[in-house]
Amino acid sequence: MYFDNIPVIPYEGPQSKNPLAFKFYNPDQVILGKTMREHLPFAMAWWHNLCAGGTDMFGRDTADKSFGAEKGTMEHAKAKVDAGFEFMQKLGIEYFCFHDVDIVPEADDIKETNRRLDEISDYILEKMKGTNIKCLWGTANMFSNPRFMNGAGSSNSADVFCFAAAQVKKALDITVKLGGKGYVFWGGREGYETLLNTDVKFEQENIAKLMKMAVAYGRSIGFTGDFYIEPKPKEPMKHQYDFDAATAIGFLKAHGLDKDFKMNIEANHATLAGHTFQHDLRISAINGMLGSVDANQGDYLLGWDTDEFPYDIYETTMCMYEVLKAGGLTGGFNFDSKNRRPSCTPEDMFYAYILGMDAFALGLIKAAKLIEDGRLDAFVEDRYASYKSGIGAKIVAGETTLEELAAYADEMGAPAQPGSGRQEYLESVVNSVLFGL
Ligand code: XUL
Ligand code: CO
Repeated sequence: MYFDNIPVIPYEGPQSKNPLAFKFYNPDQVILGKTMREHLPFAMAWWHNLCAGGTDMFGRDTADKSFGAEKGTMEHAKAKVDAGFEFMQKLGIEYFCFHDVDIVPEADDIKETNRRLDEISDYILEKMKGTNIKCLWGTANMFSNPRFMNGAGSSNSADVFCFAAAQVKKALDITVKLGGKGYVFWGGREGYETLLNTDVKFEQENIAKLMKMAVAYGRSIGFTGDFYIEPKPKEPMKHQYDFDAATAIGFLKAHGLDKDFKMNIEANHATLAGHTFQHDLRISAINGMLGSVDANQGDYLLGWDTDEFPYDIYETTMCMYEVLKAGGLTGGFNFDSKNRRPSCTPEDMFYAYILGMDAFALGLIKAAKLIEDGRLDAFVEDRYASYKSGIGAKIVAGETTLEELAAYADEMGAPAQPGSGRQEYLESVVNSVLFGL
């Protein structure tokens, strides 16, 4: 036991002042025909929760994540598994996500790293037995090791490309072994610092080749889940190729990868791209590619990926609004979030997840209310009413020509007004659903 003083976290309702209780996440509560547990497949991110201790550019760890073992050893890797499972069970979290090097210390030789991965995945598999804990997705860290300084699939070096391929292959093996629902490609260092030394076309084609080989290999070993691209516009590279959902979807379609891939949308990545979280969810959804979510929040005053635990109910409501409208996720809600550096105790790890899970549960409740309220839907429906009959219906059906439309316009002389967008009215509808009685 690593969290002896922490009980199983109960649901106590909105009035509760118990810091170690859920105020909104009530797993068995039914919303729009499904339980909260089904709507919200939450996942623990191995890297932030079990590995990161708060080190930043200006200072070392503030939180002790040794879990009683010496860091860099397999004993430590196993202690993290034990601590992680205790953590997830106490919170009722049913999924985890991992990078290869989150679960074992990377060795100098890839053969030894892979042996360690076999050993730890046996250990995790054993631990999963008798629990309802499952793997949401796995991925390969192809950005920390110095060999990946120029990228992985986009590296100028064919030897480095081979290392990336080897890591993807092994990470897929482990993901499949653990029954993972998905496999993620976050662009890492797939991008560039300057065009003076970069062949963008060549690099992008190579990334597509790596992804195609990953799909072929994954399917050959029985992986039936989704591959995901997790878009991000910048950081660590100045230009990341998977800038946002629209860019990543265009890339997948251009390379014939769109049937195997969906999007893993991270809130803070969307806002770094100059979009709202909701925008990138919508773009993914309308393309049939809303797969999974990396649940976190950025800071509008800071221009980098702060990975904060989500607390903004407006944002989580709009996220859940998109997710409900899309019929749910094939993946889940992975807390790619970290405690602020001064929140450095084991209790803070729990407070953070309680905050995030409650924020999404409340977002779900409010999004369902917005849908049941119906005013937004009715407004949007009415806004496009001119396409329901007459010339509008002909446009939608693709049964007209530019000549016919020009003749129609000639006849009108001056066009009718398109109608008010009523933005402020609609914003007040949202506020009344969020905060009204
Ligand atoms: C980095 C990030 C990654 C991915 C997985 O910004 O979000 O942790 O989620 O590689
Ligand atoms: Co992420």
